[in-house]
Amino acid sequence: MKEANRLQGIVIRASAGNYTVFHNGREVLCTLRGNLKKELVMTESASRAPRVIQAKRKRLTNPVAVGDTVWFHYTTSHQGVITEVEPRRSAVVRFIPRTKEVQVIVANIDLLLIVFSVLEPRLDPWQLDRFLVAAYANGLHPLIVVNKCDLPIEPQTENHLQVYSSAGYEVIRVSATRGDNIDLLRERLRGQISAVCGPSGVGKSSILNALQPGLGLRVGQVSETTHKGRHTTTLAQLIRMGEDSWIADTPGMRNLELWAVDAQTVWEAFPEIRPYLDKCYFPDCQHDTEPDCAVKEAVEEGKIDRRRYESALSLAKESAESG
Ligand SMILES: Nc1nc2c(ncn2[C@@H]2O[C@H](COP(=O)(O)OP(=O)(O)O)[C@@H](O)[C@H]2O)c(=O)[nH]1
Ligand SMILES: [Mg+2]
Ligand SMILES: [Zn+2]
Repeated sequence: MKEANRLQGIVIRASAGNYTVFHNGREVLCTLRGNLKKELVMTESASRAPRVIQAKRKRLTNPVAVGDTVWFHYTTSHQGVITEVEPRRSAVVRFIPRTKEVQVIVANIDLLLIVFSVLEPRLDPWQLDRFLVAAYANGLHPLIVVNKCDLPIEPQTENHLQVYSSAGYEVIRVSATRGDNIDLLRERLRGQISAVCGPSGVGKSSILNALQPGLGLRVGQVSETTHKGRHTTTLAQLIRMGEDSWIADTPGMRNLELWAVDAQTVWEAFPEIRPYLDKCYFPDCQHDTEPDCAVKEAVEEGKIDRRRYESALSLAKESAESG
């Protein structure tokens, strides 16, 4: 049954049964219609859920998450009730060991900004690969943002960046403090919901401040953990960037976890390795010690960067052990 005055909006904050829905330039404080919760949990395990959820069939704690497109209607001039949730395009989830539940941190992210800096701290390609695999496993399009390009780039780092570009990744070099390429980045984010991740100190907050002057995020703050000591457990919120861009501020997502990612998914996550995966002699080749491995041959021929191969092998082994 469709309600007459229903409107569509996007959930920008969520806490303890209260949802802030953004609609037509306004924030509407909403609750969930009574039995919506049960219905949603069932839909989630049925079809649109990312493979990580399907694989383990964990229970979802939050049926409506930040980033969801919802239908609601007003109950007062500034309050409303959510009656329906649109299917998700993507979901970043985390597993809560204690309750064995899966929590959606943020839904419908189009773009994952993976921020590193050339120096202070120096770009760590192994850590970057880990983020890229997590992005792939969560169904997010990665955008590698290399910050602090006002500082000198070492040849080794330059080489790493070339490898990522050749592999097909989108790489944008910026300087938050000097402003290099900030307009380009802002343009790239237009019309999308983006999330930001990356190690601490690389300039994530600085980049967001540069993108949106007046945002006033604190720079040089290491502690980005969940807002302890407050009653609200803020998993995430969407920050509006201009007309139709949203940035997800997700304290719990600074280090994406690789739980429930299987070895095959790890290998597939490497775009330059993907074409060789079904060309090995053994169908179940682990691309390690097996003979006639198309992946290793491509490495020997210089078609796949050796460090990237070693990175994939090590992450695949790690996931095989944890899975
Ligand atoms: N040289 C340089 N330093 C930067 C740049 N962006 C940020 N920083 C500095 O890097 C440090 C960490 O920045 P912050 O934005 O807090 O990083 P976050 O931990 O990733 O949020 C601060 O001292 C910033 O002033 C940049 O483009 N160039
Ligand atoms: Mg910060
Ligand atoms: Zn192989």
